[in-house]
Amino acid sequence: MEQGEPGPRKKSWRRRYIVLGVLGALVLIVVIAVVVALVLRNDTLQFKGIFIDRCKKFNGYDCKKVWEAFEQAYVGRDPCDVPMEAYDPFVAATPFEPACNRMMFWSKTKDVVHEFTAKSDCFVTLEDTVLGAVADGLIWCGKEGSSETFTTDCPGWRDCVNNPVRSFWNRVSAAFADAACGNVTAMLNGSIETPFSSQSIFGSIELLRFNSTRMESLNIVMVTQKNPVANCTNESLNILQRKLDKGIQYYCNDVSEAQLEECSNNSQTTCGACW
Ligand code: 2NF
Repeated sequence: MEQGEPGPRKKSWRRRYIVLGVLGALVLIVVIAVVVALVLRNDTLQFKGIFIDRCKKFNGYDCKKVWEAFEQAYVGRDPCDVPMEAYDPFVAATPFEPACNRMMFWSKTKDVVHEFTAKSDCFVTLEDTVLGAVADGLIWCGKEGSSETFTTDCPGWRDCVNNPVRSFWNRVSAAFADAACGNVTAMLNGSIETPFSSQSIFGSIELLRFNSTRMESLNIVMVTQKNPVANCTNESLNILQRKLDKGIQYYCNDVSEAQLEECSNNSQTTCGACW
């Protein structure tokens, strides 16, 4: 044997290193795959847990059925191809008794309206019913070929129209508006130039579904700050009135945030008639 040529011992060691290296890489791939699968599964379990816990706060619903009706809308689907009708089974699984004369709609006033309704039991928003409560503030979507619920990398509000979150709110807002009865209130934002927008869910879905056979009046509460940008004379409200079912009375009140706060403090005794 010539000097420098690897002997049979050296060769077998090299082979062993290669085999060990390949095995190591395989183990690593398997570990990564298991971790990814667990993380995804955890995403589904966590989301489902929040959903079911929120559902259980309401009496009379089979929350497992409600969850199944909800997830069938988007699971395994292209997250840009979930129309609002996909949530019809969810709406059918969550019937609710409308609180006539106490229903509260809103647009561009999410924080102020919920601060107000949280302090008093006088008004009921969509988010106070099982329909809206289960998913309020959450983001979710599915993926083709997967049975999981994802909570990251979901299409945003503007990425595509038929995304699971936007279609959900369109559908449940329609259901809430379909049930609107008696004297109905809607809080709009007097700090922006056009408090009423025909493109908003309030303007494009809820308002159009208000029906004079069930509803007597629509009472707009224009929430104003110290130097309001808009009030009840705002032009956008003319468009609102034109779109409102003719048999429904229209009223509008400018209400300052300070007045609103006072109303919620006094609401235990005087429900409603504060503006
Ligand atoms: O998250 C909710 N609870 C929710 C979402 C959408 C609609 C509730 N709603 C129902 C409520 F019952 C109200 O009566 O519809 C009415 C409010 O909808 P709106 O479109 O008239 O009012 P906005 O303040 O313009 O939007 C409501 C919410 O939708 C989301 C955001 O969470 C906002 O608070 N949203 C709207 N536009 C965008 C956007 N461009 C958006 N999120 C991300 N990007």
